[in-house]
Amino acid sequence: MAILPILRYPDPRLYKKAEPVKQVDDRIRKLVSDMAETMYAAPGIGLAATQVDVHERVIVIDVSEEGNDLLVLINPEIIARSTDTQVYEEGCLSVPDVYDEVERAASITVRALNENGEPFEFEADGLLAVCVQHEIDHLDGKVFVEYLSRLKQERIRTRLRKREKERERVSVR
Ligand code: K1U
Ligand code: ZN
Repeated sequence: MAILPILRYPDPRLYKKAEPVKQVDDRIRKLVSDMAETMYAAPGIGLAATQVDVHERVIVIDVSEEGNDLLVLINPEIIARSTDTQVYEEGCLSVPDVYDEVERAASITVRALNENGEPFEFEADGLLAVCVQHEIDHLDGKVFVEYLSRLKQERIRTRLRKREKERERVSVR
């Protein structure tokens, strides 16, 4: 297992659309294992392969209190969504220290492959529905801040670029 570096907004690689996984093999299982370790170490409740600069449709999620209920979604699709919505204050491991409200479908039905390449479906609401929609957005090259106003996005980009420059300055000293 390995902890992988997480891309930070506004890195242009976060805007790439991920390709479907052609075959669920040991390479994909190793990616899943590394992504799970990276998510738990961060710590976070979800991670999309895009965030670790792998542009294939793989997601890991664990919204359990104890952090012991890993959900692996390969080639996930939302096959139904409710018209009613919920607003949740989201965070993102690629946008450190930024939390803001996003409105999304309150409940969804998801189809995906598991780590053995077997198809399965489930319904999600609450935090799980928020997290699945947030992670699928990553696979489509979308970061949650894009739901915020242009002014907020500009402020976040400026703050994170400044912080990145400071990190680079400190690391070369
Ligand atoms: O995709 C990501 O960047 C992960 C993100 C998932 C997410 C959180 C909240 C709403 C929607 C999607 C995170 O995990 S941010 C960190 C976080 O929420 C958290 C961290 C530690 C404990 C509990 C939550
Ligand atoms: Zn995120």
